[in-house]
Amino acid sequence: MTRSIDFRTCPLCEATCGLEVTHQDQKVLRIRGDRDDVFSHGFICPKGSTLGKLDEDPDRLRTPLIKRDGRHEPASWDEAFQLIESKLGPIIGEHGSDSVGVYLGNPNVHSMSGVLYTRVFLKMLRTKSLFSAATVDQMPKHVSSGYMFGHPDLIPVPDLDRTSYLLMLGANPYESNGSLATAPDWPGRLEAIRERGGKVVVIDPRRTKTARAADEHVFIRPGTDALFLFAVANVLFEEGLVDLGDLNGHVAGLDELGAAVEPFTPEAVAGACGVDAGRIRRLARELASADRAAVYGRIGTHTTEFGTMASWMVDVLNVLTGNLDRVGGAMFPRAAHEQARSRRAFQVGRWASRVRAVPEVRGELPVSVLAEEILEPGPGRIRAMVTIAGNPMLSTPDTDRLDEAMAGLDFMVAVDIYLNETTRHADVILPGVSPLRRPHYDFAFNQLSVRNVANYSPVLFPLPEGTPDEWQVLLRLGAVVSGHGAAADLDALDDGVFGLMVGSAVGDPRSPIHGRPPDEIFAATDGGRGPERMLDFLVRTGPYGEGYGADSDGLRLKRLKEATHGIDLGPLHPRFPEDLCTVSGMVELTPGPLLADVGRLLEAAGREANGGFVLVGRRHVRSNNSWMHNVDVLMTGKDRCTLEINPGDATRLGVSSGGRVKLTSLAGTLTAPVEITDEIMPGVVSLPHGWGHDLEGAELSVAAARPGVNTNRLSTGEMDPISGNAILNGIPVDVVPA
Ligand SMILES: Nc1nc2c(c(=O)[nH]1)N[C@H]1C(S)=C(S)[C@@H](COP(=O)(O)OP(=O)(O)OC[C@H]3O[C@@H](n4cnc5c(=O)[nH]c(N)nc54)[C@H](O)[C@@H]3O)O[C@H]1N2
Ligand SMILES: Nc1nc2c(c(=O)[nH]1)N[C@H]1C(S)=C(S)[C@@H](COP(=O)(O)OP(=O)(O)OC[C@H]3O[C@@H](n4cnc5c(=O)[nH]c(N)nc54)[C@H](O)[C@@H]3O)O[C@H]1N2
Ligand code: SF4
Ligand SMILES: [Mo]
Repeated sequence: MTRSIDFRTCPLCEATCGLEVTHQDQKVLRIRGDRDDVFSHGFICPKGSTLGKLDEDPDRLRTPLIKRDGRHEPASWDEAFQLIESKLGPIIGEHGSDSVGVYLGNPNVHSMSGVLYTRVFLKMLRTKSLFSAATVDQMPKHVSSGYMFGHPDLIPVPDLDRTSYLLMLGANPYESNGSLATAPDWPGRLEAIRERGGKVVVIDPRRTKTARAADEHVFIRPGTDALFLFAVANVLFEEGLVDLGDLNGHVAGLDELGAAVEPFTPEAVAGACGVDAGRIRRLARELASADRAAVYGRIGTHTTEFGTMASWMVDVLNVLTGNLDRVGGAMFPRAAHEQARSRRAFQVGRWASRVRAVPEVRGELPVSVLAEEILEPGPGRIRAMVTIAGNPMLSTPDTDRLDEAMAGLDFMVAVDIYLNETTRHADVILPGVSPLRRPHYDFAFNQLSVRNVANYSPVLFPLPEGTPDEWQVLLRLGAVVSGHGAAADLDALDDGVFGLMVGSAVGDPRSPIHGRPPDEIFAATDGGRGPERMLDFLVRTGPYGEGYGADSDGLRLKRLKEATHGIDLGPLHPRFPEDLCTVSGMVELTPGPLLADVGRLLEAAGREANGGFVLVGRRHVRSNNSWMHNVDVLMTGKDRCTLEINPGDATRLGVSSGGRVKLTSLAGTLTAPVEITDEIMPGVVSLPHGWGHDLEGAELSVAAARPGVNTNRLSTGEMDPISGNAILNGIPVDVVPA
C-alpha cells in the first residue's frame, strides 16, 4: 500500500483540533496539525500526535476478557455476553434494575457511540443508580444553567475571539486546552485579546502558565470563588454599575439579587478569599467598564464546596454587566445537530440516594455516594456495576472505600480499552474502540464551541474482522439487560431505536419534519446504521439542515463528508429571549434553590486561613485524566505527580524538593514527593489527579513504571449540596515530612 494522508478531529480533549494523519498499511507514520482545519488552523498539542501510539499500544484491549480465579483471560464475544446474561439476568430479575449501577466516564462525551448509545443502553436498563464523571466535574454549571436559563445544557461560553476583557477563574487552558468553552489554541486566542488591547485576568491559587501569560493574576484561597464573585456583584450594585444592556426587560429577580449580595462587601470576604478588598473593587469596576467582557469559571470553581453558587454568580456577573448573550461577552453556541428544546421548569430530586438521601440531578446520583450505595446492606443496594469508559478508582472521591465496594460486587462489567485500576474489578471487560477506528463528529463539544463548526471524520483504519464497534457493544448490552437476550437481532433493535427518534421528530411541531410520514424519512436517511445514521438525521433536522428536502443547500452527512477540513458556520449570534427555556421566558437571576444556599455562603465569609493546608489539583498538557499514562512518548521528562508547596511552607515543615511528605485527610493517607515552588499560594498544596497506577491486577506496563499516587484517596466524598458535585479542591490536609 502507498502512503496516504487523511484528516480527522482529535477526540482526546475538548479543543477538537484538526489532525493531518499520514499513514501506510494501517500504521500511523506522522500526525500533525491540519493547517486547513476551519477551526484549529494547524494547532495541536503533544497528545494529539500520539493517536497512532495509542492504536498500537500492546496493552490496549482487543478482545473481551473474563475473570477466572482472579485472573483476566481472553474470551470470545459470545462467551462474554453469555456470561453477562447469565449473571445480570438473575440479579435484575430478583432485585430489579436499580440494583445494577452504571458509571459513565469522560471519554463517552468524546465519541459518537458514547454520546448516542450509552443513552440507548440506559433506556433499556432503566436504572436509577446512574453515576458519571459529571459529578466530579461540571454538574454545578448544568444546575445553574437549568435554573437560570431553563435548560441544563444552555451553557454560555466566553466569546474569546471578540471579547476585550476576560475574567477567568479556576481554569488553566494552557495545560487543559480549555473546558466548557471549546476553542483550539486557547493560548493563541488569549494572546490575541491582549494584542487587540484587551485584558486577561486569572484568579487561581496557583500562578499557572495561563496566569503567567495573563495581564493580571490574583491568588485566591481555594473554595472561595463564590465569595469573591458575590463581592464583585455587591460592588456593581453599590456603585450603580449594573447595566443589563439588551437583556433589559428579559431578566427577573434583579432586586432580590441586589438584596442577596448586600452583605458580601469586598471587606467582608477579603479575609476568607485572601484577596485585598481594594483589588476586588477595582476588578469589579474594570469588568463593568470594559467594552465587551466575559466572566468564565471552570473546574477550580466547580469542584468546591460552593460550586453551584460560584457557577451561578459567574453568569449573574455576565448579566449584570450586559455581557450575557452579547457579542464579545458570554454567548450560546448553536451546533449543527441541535434540536429544539422545550420550555419546562428545571427540577432536581425526582428521586434520592438510598443511604444519604441526596437528590438526583439530571437523572443521576453523585458519584460521591457510589461506594456507600454498594457497601451499605439493605434493600435497594447496588449489587452489580457496569462501567463504560470510566476509571472511578482514580477519578472519584474516597477511593480506598470505593476499592472495597467494587471488590465486593456480585458482578461487574466494564466497557474499556484498558485493564486498569477500575476494570481489574470487572468479571467481564468488553473492549472499546481505538479513536482511529471509529468515525467522529463532536456532539458534545460543538455545543460548547466559541465558533459554530461542524466537522466529520470517517473511520481511518477498519476494525479487525469480527470486532464490533462500541455502539454495537452497548446495544448488545442493552439487549441483555432488557430481556431481548445476548443473541438478539441488533440490526432490528437499532432500526427500532432509530424509528423512535424519527417518530418523535415527525410528531413534534417544532421539528422541520413535523407531520412528514416517518417511513419516508426513515428511508431517506443516509449513513447505514448506528451513530452515523443518527448523525445524518440530527444534522438534517438541525438549525442548518437541509430538512429532508426543505433547503437543498442545507447540511446533511454527505456534505459533512465532503468537507474534509470541516465547515465553518460562523461566529456566535445572540439567541435570547427566543431560545430561553425558562417557564417565565426570562433569565432567572434568583432561582429559589440557589437563593436558599446564600446563608451557608455567608457563614463561610467569616472563615479565615487557620494555618493548616488545603489541597488542590492541577493538570499537565501531556496527561489526560487517568488514561494516557500508558503512551510512552507522553511519559518522558521529570516526574509530574509531585506535591507542589510554597517555599515558606516547605521551610516551616523542614522539607526539601525531592523529599517526601505524608498527607492525611479525613479520607486517607498517602505519601508524595515534594516540589517547592513560589507559584503556589502559602497554605495551599497541589497534587494532580489520575495517578496511582500501582494496583495489582492492572495491565498498564508503561504507566506502572511511573505510577504516581492517587490524590482521590484524600478526597472525602463531601459535596456541593445543590449539585451533588464532589469537593475535589480545597480539601483540608495535614502535611508532615515522611
Ligand atoms: N482530584 C481530582 N479528581 C478529578 C478531577 C480533578 O480535577 N481532581 N477531574 C475530574 C474530571 S473533570 C473528570 S472528567 C473525571 C474523569 O473521570 P473518568 O472518566 O472516570 O476517568 P478517565 O481518567 O477519563 O478514564 C477514562 C476511562 O475510559 C477508558 N477509555 C478511553 N477511551 C475509551 C473509549 O474510546 N472507549 C471506552 N470504552 N473506554 C475508553 C480509559 O481506559 C479509562 O479507563 O476525573 C475527575 N477527577
Ligand atoms: N492536558 C489535559 N487536558 C485536559 C484534561 C487533562 O487531564 N489533561 N482533562 C480534561 C477535562 S476532563 C477537563 S474537565 C478540563 C478541565 O480544564 P480546566 O478547568 O482548565 O482545569 P485545570 O487545568 O485543572 O485548571 C483548574 C485550575 O483551577 C485552580 N484551582 C483549584 N482550586 C481553585 C479554587 O478554589 N479557585 C480557583 N479560582 N481556582 C482553583 C487550579 O490551581 C488549576 O490551575 O481539562 C480537560 N483537558
Ligand atoms: S489540544 Fe486536545 S484536541 Fe487538540 S490535539 Fe491536544 S488533545 Fe487533541
Ligand atoms: Mo472533566
